[in-house]
Amino acid sequence: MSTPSESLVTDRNAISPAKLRSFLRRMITIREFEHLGEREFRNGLIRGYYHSYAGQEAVGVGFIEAMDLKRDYIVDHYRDHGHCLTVGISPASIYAELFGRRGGVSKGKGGSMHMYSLEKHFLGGDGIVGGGISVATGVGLALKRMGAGGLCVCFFGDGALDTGTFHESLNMASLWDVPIVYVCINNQFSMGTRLDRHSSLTQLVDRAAGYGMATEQIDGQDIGLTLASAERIFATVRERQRPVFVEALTYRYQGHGIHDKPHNYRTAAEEEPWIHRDPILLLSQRLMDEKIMTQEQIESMRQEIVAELEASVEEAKRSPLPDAGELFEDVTL
Ligand SMILES: Cc1ncc(C[n+]2csc(CCOP(=O)(O)OP(=O)(O)O)c2C)c(N)n1
Repeated sequence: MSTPSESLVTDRNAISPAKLRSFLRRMITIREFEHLGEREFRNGLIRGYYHSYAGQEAVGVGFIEAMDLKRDYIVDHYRDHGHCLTVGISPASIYAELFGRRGGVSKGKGGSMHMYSLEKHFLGGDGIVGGGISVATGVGLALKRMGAGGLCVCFFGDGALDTGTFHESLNMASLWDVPIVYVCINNQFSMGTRLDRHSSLTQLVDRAAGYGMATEQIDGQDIGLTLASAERIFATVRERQRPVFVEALTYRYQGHGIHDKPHNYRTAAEEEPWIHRDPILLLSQRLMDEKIMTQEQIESMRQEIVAELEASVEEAKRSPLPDAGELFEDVTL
């Protein structure tokens, strides 16, 4: 079983106080968004599944911050709420999507796993494990042919490495020099199955290296490190027009989904070192150490965010359900 990756600490860049504060705001927004979303699931407003991004915030915020979303694109997996928030999709339209309302980012027809915004260059979550990887590879190839210097970032979990499409896609990306960054968010579990029970190699970088591309394992808990890694990797991909595979080590705080009980297959003692390196805690500590924010200011920021999110929940509730007549709009039959 992996433990948090303090040994990977390498290049913690200087980041301006304003930027650090905005990272904290974004990460707390994701965490609190998920808390309220799970509450509304229990209240019956959300049907189906709920996959929380809590604990993984520094990966999405760091990587997306380093992107140039005027020319780059994201293809996501199903645990997509945190990434949607980070690209700037409003919390109200994400909640509305979760509630199946017309005001949702996918007009209420996609739900939790199928958020999509062409405007934000966010080409979707995907309920099929590994389903986005081949799409992303095609997007990366298209971006290369368009010649504007764009790249594609593809997020997926460790479980996706066991799918055929992962291997086919990485092979083609390497063969065709596709400018893509495959970001494997290794949160140690594929549903209730821990990494060493589903993967023949537990250093996931080794599984990608066979396709002749550069690979990197990074600490996914510290926003300073994820940002620095992402900036460096994106610069290399743009310059060399070659794919890179990244394994970001992190931890999924909740069960796989809302119905899952993680203590059926892991212990509180095992969770403890990860919670000790919680990404929000680490950033809060940095802000306090650098005398940028006090504990009280951080708590008041959190309360302000919760109030804003509560207002978004209410706004989403006011959005109507789609009409039955809209069922076949925006879909290919
Ligand atoms: C092709 C396919 N097989 C199986 C499933 C069922 N399934 C849903 S989530 C999941 C685990 C995925 O784990 P991982 O890729 O590590 O993502 P994480 O949940 O950790 O974010 C599985 C097996 C699926 N949705 N699609």
